Amino acid sequence: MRCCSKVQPTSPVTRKLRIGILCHPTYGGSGVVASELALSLADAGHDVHVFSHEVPPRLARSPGLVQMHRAQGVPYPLFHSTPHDLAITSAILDIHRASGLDILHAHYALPHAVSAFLARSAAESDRGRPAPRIVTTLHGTDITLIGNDPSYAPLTQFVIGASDAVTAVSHWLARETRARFCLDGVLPHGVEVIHNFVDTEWFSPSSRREASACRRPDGPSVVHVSNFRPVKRVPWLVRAFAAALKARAATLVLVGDGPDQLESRSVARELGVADRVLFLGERDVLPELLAPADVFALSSSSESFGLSALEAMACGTPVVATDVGGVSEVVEHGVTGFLSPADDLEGFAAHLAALLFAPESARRMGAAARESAVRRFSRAGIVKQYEALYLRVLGSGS
Ligand code: GMT
Repeated sequence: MRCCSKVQPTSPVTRKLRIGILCHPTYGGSGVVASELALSLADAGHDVHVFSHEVPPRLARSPGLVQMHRAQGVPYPLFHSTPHDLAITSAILDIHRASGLDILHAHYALPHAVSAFLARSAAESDRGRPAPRIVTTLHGTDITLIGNDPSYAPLTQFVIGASDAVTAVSHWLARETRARFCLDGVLPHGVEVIHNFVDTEWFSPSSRREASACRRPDGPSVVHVSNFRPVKRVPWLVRAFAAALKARAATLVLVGDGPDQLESRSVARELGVADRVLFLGERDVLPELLAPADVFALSSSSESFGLSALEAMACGTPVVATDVGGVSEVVEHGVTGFLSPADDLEGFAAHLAALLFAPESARRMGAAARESAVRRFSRAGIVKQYEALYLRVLGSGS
């Protein structure tokens, strides 16, 4: 069985496909990747539908011609919570019966691969149009945390095996999937790797020019973007930042919101750096916040890829990160940023200081980061890999 292989692009792609994309409507990376992919596929001439219980923020900010199906279901006294996953299945069936769908691309295994499986099964029993094929993209905690929890693991295992193709966003995540789930004999091509991508025109160093308001005049800044879940370790990052300062002036800019926001604030107060840590909340103007920063910081305990780090790199901002999961597939230590073990707070702080207070190093690594993002992770090449995969599962590609 082939595993962890790269999907080879076939070009030019000539067949127009009808593609349904299922995703979480979050600021998080899986919703971003799914939205950017939907927009790119529509740009390429495919007929693209997004199914989610809200409009994903990254889709909402674009004029792209993607059809949105906001499948919310209805609350009912017998339901503990509204089953959005069933509403999504129902919306897919409705579109498939009306105009046909070739591909269902489920982002994040739970619940989307389950919704896709139910829709495909129902479409098969319709005996009308050919049923859509399922591509499932694994993003991270759908394998390492929630999908692997005993309460869901048997279903995660089943829907991975029932997909027509499965991709992971890093080689590390593909290996983790194989280690945690028994996939022998169920996926002819194994778990294939298609890395995430970034729009290198939107995320670009030129955003720096439009963003003078995003810098404080009294020293360099480090920026972090996340949903403040415990896995992101934002309080730990505040500690590392305080250790990096050593009485020098710099600013930590925190973008996003989530469960650890209050604790992060209280750590900043406890360490006497509250006036140096800015909490900006959720923002849509990421390039304008990433490009002017001297450093991007990612302090996670686990990270399958680190899309926010890639977006910073595309803006020409070097990255200081913990060396966990697939981050080393994105950030090259000593070239596009620095990596250190997840338990090494002093090492992380030293790396922050090495870029914050040495502008020439930050500039050189930032230029290398931009070059790497453009060469390895730009939109066109990665989207072609997904198109080639769709054609293959439909039996008309290589
Ligand atoms: O898996 C998650 O925790 C959520 C997910 C998301 O929606 O943000 O993040 C994962 O997917 C991103 C996009 O592929 C990756 O860039 C993140 O590294 C990954 N997060 C984790 O592995 C913690």
